[in-house]
Amino acid sequence: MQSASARSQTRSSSGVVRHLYNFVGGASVEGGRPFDVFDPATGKVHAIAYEADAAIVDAAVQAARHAVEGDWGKMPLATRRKLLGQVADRIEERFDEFLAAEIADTGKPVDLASHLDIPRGAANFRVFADTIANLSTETFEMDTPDGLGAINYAVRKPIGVVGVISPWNLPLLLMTWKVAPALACGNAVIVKPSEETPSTTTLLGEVMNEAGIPPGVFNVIHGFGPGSAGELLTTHPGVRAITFTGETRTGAAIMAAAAPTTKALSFELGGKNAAIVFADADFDAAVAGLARAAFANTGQVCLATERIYVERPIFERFVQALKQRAEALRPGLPYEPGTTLGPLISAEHRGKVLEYYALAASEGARVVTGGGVPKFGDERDGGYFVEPTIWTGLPETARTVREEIFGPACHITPFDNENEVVAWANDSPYGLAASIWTSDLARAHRVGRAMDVGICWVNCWFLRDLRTPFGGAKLSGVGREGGLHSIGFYSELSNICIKL
Ligand code: NAD
Ligand code: 6OD
Repeated sequence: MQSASARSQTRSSSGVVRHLYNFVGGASVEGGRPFDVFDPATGKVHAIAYEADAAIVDAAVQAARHAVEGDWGKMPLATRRKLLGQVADRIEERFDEFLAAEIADTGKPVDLASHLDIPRGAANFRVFADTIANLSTETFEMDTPDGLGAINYAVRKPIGVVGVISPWNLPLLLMTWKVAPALACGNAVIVKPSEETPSTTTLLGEVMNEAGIPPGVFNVIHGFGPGSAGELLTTHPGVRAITFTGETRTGAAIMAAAAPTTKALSFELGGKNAAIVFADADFDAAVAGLARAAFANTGQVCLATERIYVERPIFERFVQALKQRAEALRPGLPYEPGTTLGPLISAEHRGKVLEYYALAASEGARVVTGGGVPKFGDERDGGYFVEPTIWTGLPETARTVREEIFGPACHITPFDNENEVVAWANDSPYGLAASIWTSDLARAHRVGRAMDVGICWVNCWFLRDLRTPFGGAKLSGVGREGGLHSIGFYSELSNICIKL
């Protein structure tokens, strides 16, 4: 394998196709089958990534193991925290490059990426560098027959080599959300970003070197899932844990692949999230909040609301107000002034979303707005845009109301009482997130607790405190991350028992 760092410097802003290499032991390496990476706003190729083969994945595992067993694993905590802080600093210093890379891969509006994706990339490193500094440990004193007693205390050690498999919807945010705590705990990581969005992860490799993170602590392998880099990572005996964000059925495949080597697993999976709007809610706040929850990032957020239940007295007014919001969205190129709606990630994903648009119509939905593809008459017609879409009139049994669509679409149902709507909201195989909109505090507590989900927001959506538990119930996940929950997953606890 040769260093390819010089060739990886080409930038797409000038129209040049970038080459995205695997990153192993602190260096870009040549090798692997090239594959195209598309700009979803135009459908044009903007980068070529190289699919890691078994030799590259194995080299990444050896480099990572060497790092954990060497300097990184033994480094004083204060030094490790300082280096993680420097990673955050470098992301901020190279903000515009991260922004351009994320936008090239996803086509998302510049306003969204600059307020959400890139700042959270830096914040994830800062938060977990702080979290690791403020830990206590459990201690138990015990009696012994000789009356002198013993004391137990638990110490945290790195698990070792951690595989991070991330999706395409919020690439930098979701990848660093797992990399930062894994590194804070002294592990080394091998990241397999989505094949659709490899750019910001590749750029982070450069930043790791600039920040002084030792070689081998952060490695990147590109490629696909089954029969490719993803499967090679999940089956490798040298990888001790897999942290994964993506579709539920992919989680099931990873669980099976990881079973023979008994890896620790943490999964953040799909959702079909409900919102409940009571008649006493602040109407304008609910409409604005749910317009964001349904359409932000073109609905490609695992926490997005695809089912809205509205108390009957305000149902028609709510439907009309949300329709106005949907119709005010402006699809367009990411840097075009006024763009508020980006494309879907790929032609394939647009095909899937449009199948749901057709299904909803065939299931008898009333299409309040949308349901099609916008026409521009320019290069945007090569992109993967769809219209934001609202339906009403479907029964709870309709597939459109039960299956995750992952696009800018929601169904609105009227309800008449609290028990009925709580039962509907919970009648889902998923249990990721919910939101409740009400001015009645007692009801907020009561209904919030009754929701079968990992997170329930009241009068807000996607308001994140990174110290809180995050994850999904039912088919939406396995385990929790966030704050101390992340530290728990990324550490091996070892109990010391001292006879006094
Ligand atoms: P995906 O499951 O198709 O892919 C995610 C990652 O897994 C990619 O890197 C992919 O290459 C890899 N992969 C696929 N098959 C694999 C296999 N057999 N072995 C190893 N790796 C494999 O998901 P996606 O389409 O990228 O993302 C959208 C999905 O992710 C939606 O279902 C969404 O709800 C979910 N998601 C959940 C959360 C959450 O926090 N719960 C967050 C974001 C996205
Ligand atoms: O905010 C986060 O930490 C997080 N994991 C968000 C997930 C969003 C899903 O698309």
